[in-house]
Amino acid sequence: MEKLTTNKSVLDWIEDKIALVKPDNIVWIDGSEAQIEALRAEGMRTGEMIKLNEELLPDCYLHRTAVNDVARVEARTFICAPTKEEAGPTNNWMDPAEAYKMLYDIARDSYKGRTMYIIPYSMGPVGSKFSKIGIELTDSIYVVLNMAIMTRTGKAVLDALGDSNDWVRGLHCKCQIDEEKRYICQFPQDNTIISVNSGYGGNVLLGKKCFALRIASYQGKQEGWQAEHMLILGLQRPDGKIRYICAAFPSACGKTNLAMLIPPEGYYKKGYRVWCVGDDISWIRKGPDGRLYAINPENGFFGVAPGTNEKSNPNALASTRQGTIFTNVAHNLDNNTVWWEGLDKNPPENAMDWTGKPWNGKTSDVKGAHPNSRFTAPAKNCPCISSEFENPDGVPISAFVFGGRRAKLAPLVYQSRDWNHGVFVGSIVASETTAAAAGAVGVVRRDPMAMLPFCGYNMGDYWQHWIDIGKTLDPEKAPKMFNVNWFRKDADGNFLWPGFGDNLRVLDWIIDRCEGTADAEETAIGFVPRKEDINLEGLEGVVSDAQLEEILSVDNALWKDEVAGIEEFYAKFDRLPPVLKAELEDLKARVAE
Ligand code: GTP
Ligand code: SPV
Ligand code: MN
Repeated sequence: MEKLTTNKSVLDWIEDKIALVKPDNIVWIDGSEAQIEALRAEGMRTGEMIKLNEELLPDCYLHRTAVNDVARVEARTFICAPTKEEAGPTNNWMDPAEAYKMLYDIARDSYKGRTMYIIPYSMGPVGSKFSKIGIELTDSIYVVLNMAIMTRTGKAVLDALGDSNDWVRGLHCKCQIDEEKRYICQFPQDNTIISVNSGYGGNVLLGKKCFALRIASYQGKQEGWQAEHMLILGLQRPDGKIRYICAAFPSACGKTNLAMLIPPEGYYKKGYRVWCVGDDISWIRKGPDGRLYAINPENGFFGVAPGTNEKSNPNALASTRQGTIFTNVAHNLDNNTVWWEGLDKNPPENAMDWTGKPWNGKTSDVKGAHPNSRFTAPAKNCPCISSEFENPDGVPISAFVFGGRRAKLAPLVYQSRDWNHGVFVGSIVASETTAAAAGAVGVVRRDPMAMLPFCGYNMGDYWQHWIDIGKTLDPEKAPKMFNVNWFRKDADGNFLWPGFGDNLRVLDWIIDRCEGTADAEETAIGFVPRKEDINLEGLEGVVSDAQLEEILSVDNALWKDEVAGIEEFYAKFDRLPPVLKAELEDLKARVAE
């Protein structure tokens, strides 16, 4: 097949990898619909893809991963910086030379009998000053089809690259999906990613977490911008103005849901709307007017399926009705569609579970869909996609919001006193673990800025980068910083806050605070709304005044324990910014009052 570029750095690198993995065939992904259609057909032939009901779900496919390969593997993910110190205390580290040797030994000859797909892709609109280019080599049709949804792929990307050497190298080898030899390795200094023995999303769609967060966070540190695990939404209020919010929550903690929120009825009627710019990743840099601007580098949504339904997130559901790949959900054999827990109250009886075994949703006591089953849907399908989605200059950010799953402690919302205090608030995010990563679920751990698994360098330096960005901003123009918690529970384990669409009530207060039009009470941890500042209209019988008071309460005694936990966490960092140490001392003094 004809090569799609004459770029020497690209051709040399590919030659080298061909010699290593020895594919039978080589296919350049050109970005044409005809080629994608042919690959879908090929995927059906090999059994990788199951075509779903063309009438009900046009151009949609089901894929099942190996049962040992259903989530990101943080324990097997490495930052291969020259020194362990550069990777920092929160990342696994491997010496680059050792890592290359080990990975090349695993990858050697692994494409024999297989095809090498060469995927040129752009993170961000092709040609935007925010955007970056990558090339992923893969032996998986599933990866090609997903990348074609999640990124901008094809010849146009190589044309935009021209002769440049500024692109991220990505090698993915399925090998035998051996979990003992599974490694996801980032080499930030070399702009290189190597992923072996997996076929699951975050491990193998190399443009996403590996590039757009781990490599890009490092690039951002060098070049003066930021790559964050943040959704971007535009909140339109009755005055017609749209203000943009970036929010960082850990994996499976509500980014996709918040990004596509539908306002409660009363708000909707008044003219409130939420427009989705992105649901997972933000690339952020200062604009000519001194404000921070963000783009979403992705082109689709790789969303959590379970819990997505007509009520919780109709926009996400609508996004999956066409051109979507479903991974590890249940297969309804009666009408050749898909099902997952929380879709509706009518599970199929004649079905296959996510592992491909016969499954009766009415009688079975095992789940039909894996808790981390996902949909890969084109962003353009989303009914509330922002008109700014393709804007190469991004959108101006009014607020940064951090959050996590905390059954206790963190109030529904609070605002930081200033930028540095906001960085502190982001740095102390803690959240219960979810099914998005292999390992125990429901264990509270620190996940600073929701970047614990995704920061490509020393987290201490990353915090310093946040502080340094703040120094360049006029405080009047800097985004205000907040923390939210949709997941507070009562003594019986019930959520105290209805969440989903009703989170708009909190966003409304956040924007009011940014505009200086809402009140708050100053507490030890920051500014918290008084109960009359959150509008409960329409929530009668759902959230009582007493409940609202409870979820807005700040218990200094509990926060004293939290301070001890933060001290323990911070103690791991040789490179803790003095500013954060001072913020911690300040919090300690305030909760002791
Ligand atoms: P990643 O794609 O892994 O980064 O996840 P995400 O942050 O986009 O999370 P997502 O929006 O997919 O939500 C994950 C889970 O949290 C789903 O099961 C949702 O139903 C649930 N969830 C989302 N928002 C809320 C909320 O406001 N309240 C409650 N109780 N649950 C929520
Ligand atoms: C996450 O885990 O934060 C995801 C899914 O968004 S994955 O692409 O697998 O990382
Ligand atoms: Mn994510």
